[in-house]
Amino acid sequence: KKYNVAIVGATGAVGQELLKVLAERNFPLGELRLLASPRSAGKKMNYQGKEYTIGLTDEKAFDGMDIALFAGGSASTKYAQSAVDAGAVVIDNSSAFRLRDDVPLVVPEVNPEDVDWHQGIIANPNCSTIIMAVALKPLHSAGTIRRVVVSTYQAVSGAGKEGIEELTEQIGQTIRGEKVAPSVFAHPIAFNLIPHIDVFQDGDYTKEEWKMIKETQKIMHEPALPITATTVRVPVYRSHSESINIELEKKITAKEARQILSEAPGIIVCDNIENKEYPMPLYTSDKDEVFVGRIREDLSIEKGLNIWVVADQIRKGAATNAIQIAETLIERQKI
Ligand code: 11C
Repeated sequence: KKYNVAIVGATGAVGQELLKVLAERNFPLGELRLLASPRSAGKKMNYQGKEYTIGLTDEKAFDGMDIALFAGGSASTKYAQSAVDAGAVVIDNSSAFRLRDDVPLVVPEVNPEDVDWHQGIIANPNCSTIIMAVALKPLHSAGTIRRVVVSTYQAVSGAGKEGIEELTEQIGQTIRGEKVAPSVFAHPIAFNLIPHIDVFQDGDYTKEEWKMIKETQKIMHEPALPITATTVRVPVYRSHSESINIELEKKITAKEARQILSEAPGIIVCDNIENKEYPMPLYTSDKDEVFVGRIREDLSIEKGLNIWVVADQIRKGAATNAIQIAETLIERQKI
């Protein structure tokens, strides 16, 4: 069987990656419909040797579609229900529906069974959340996690193509001694770190930090799991990195953790300090796996681990995870 797929936001960073991943994974694609806002509608795009005209996202755009992949942004709130009404299953990369009780929030390596109770919309988690959840799950299964402390180092492409352009422009301007005028980010990002992603909310945490807490609790079915996060934008083009400290109920040695993680789905352990091997964003980009290294026991407590996790946030953190959700729906015959 083949599935008709609409991509909403086809021209953006995540939309483009969705197209790449669909092709690479040999998704059983029937009709492909590329949709965007009025700014891009009407433009032509080549894909797999065929020319497509970008359609306008509106209430009528979803007729005949089996799956609607929303790349993110305000289109989700406006049109996800229209897609459901037209009979499509929506896989949504925005934050609009993630914490709703009637919407599963899914990372296929962690909670594939949650696709079973969808009512038309399945949410794709935030990028840094997905990356962390993939790494936490096998350790939680083996030793029951008691508390998580995470600090992120997030690439500028998390803020879309404009984030990439701003970093490039500011690097040039700074080297030439010119004045830098931040627009996407609150401060200069070239040669800087900004401990502020998205808006400030309760307790002076940012929305990105709350996403890492609340979404992880939902995905792992652990609504009370203590998690604390500090999220930081760094001048890296692509791939988010995370330093994660984990307190466990049962002791897991570093050696055991290495073994557990290397057997877990979607993870590549890259941890050989003698050869200076550890995950780094330059080398994880364009890959679908979550890379884990610097696996150590936390010597300040009895049962704890430190890990360093890096993954391409546009791939596993967005597009790849969305396509994996579609594949899970098909495998579990929920579409
Ligand atoms: C960033 N994590 O790096 C954000 C981007 O909720 O899907 C993704 C926002 C989201 O800026």
